[in-house]
Amino acid sequence: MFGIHVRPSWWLPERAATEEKIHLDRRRLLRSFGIGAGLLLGRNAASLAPLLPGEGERRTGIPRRKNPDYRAVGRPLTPERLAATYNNFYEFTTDKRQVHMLAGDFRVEPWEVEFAGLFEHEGRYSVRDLEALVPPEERVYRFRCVEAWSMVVPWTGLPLGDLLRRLGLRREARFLRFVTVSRPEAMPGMKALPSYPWPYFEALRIDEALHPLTLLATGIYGKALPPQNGAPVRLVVPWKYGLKNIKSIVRIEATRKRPPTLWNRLQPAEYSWLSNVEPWKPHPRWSQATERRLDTGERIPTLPYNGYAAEVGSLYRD
Ligand SMILES: Nc1nc2c(c(=O)[nH]1)N[C@H]1C(S)=C(S)[C@@H](COP(=O)(O)O)O[C@H]1N2
Ligand SMILES: [Mo]
Repeated sequence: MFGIHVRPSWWLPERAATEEKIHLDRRRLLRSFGIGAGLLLGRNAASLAPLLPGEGERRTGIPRRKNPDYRAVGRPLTPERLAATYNNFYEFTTDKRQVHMLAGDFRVEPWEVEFAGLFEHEGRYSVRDLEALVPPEERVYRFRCVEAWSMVVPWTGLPLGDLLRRLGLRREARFLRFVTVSRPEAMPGMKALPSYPWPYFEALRIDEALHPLTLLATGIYGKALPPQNGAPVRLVVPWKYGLKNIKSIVRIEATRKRPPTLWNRLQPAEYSWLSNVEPWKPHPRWSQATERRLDTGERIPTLPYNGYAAEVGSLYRD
């Protein structure tokens, strides 16, 4: 329907911020196909050059207008390598430093996200369809895990509210439910934790889903999401704990009734349904007043709503 099968016009050379090693790996890959970087960089939507193997998934998430309203968070960007090698993605493993190795070959193309329930335009959409409906943009956000580590990363994503409106979200919708892909043969953590109610599921209130800060992310550091960060599409809600930021989404359902969420169902005393970053509310087993910066290891105070209180505080007045 909306498929765009050539390099989109917003495609740009990788940013200076690209880590040198990753950049070199990419150059080596291109050279092995006999294609110089110069040629590739010169290609645009009009040139219709055939795709390189492996290039398909790189096209998404390499957009993008850098939205200047969401850049200054008072802390430097966390190095790309850290964000890519220290991950929570229990479907692969609970060992944060191993996720990227186990997820490295995870196949994310083809991929469809099914929009179901209270939408005018229910249906299955490829990630490229979604990016054609709402142009992705880059935003720098703080990210705070409930385990009290934190980072600052540039996401590429679609403002979710704009997408919901394009898909004709119905007025009766009060919640949005999200579901992760289930592929136990490729996700060893699913079998290692058989008592978990897989697949991973999350939910937002509709006012949270429509909030301008909420993103459906397809990229990070100016590139398509790597599998360990939730490729090809994941939720980013910066004022909530990381566990709400569900990865590798295959289904989004608009509902009247409040859907359950995985961590709240597993341990309601430890993880609230809303899971907002509220540093004054300790987790039963640790304080949430401070967090550990992934880049420096320094402990710093955790800000109310992770620094987004001015934007979202009014959602939680009562
Ligand atoms: N499907 C799925 N999504 C998930 C998780 C998971 O285990 N499975 N972990 C969550 C948690 S606890 C965190 S902190 C973030 C981590 O995102 P990152 O690895 O990109 O930093 O993903 C969240 N989304
Ligand atoms: Mo987390």
